Amino acid sequence: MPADLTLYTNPMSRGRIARWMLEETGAPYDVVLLDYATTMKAEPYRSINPMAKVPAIVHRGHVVTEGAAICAYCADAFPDAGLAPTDDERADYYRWLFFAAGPAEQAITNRSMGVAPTAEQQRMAGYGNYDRMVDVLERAVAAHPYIAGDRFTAADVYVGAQVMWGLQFGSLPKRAAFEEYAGRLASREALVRAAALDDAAVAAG
Ligand SMILES: N[C@@H](CCC(=O)N[C@@H](CS)C(=O)NCC(=O)O)C(=O)O
Repeated sequence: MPADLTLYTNPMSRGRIARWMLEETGAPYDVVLLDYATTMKAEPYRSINPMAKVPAIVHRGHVVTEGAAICAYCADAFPDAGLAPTDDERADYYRWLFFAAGPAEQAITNRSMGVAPTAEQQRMAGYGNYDRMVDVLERAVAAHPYIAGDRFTAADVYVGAQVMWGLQFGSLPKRAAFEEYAGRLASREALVRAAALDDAAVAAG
């Protein structure tokens, strides 16, 4: 029987975050691999995500796009996996999930494109400036073993992916707090499985 959960992705994309999250849930899912130039830009995918970007999931007819939203949605949709926050974890869970998807992502993207807001522009830019964002993110990952407390939650999939990619591609500085946080996440079985599946898809062309 086909799973009522489908991941639309490209193995060399933010879709790797969604794959990691799906592996964390343990739920069965189907995968549709999309090519950047062709299938991602055309129907039927365009009707699923008019942004023509990956990742997207469709669960029981509901479309979820945006890597961070996919993490939060799956944590709620598959509660047995224990990845949604407790009452005590909820504040940090949402705070840093949104911080990573908003200010951190914008700061990293702008910096990689050579865009540096002036002091005046920093009041309007949600991240202020890159250095301030990095210092705040560093304090957040150093505050507890995981981003929302003492245990792993879905927010760690998204924040962790941002930190691991930042270290790998040099878009975040190699500070001890980032490396220790990334080190705690790197051995998660779901991440290892997800990476192997995506790497195999890349190798298969
Ligand atoms: N805000 C989206 C960004 C998605 C995104 O930009 N995905 C890239 C791959 S990493 C993409 O699909 N690019 C294809 C294109 O824009 O043509 C998210 O966080 O999921």
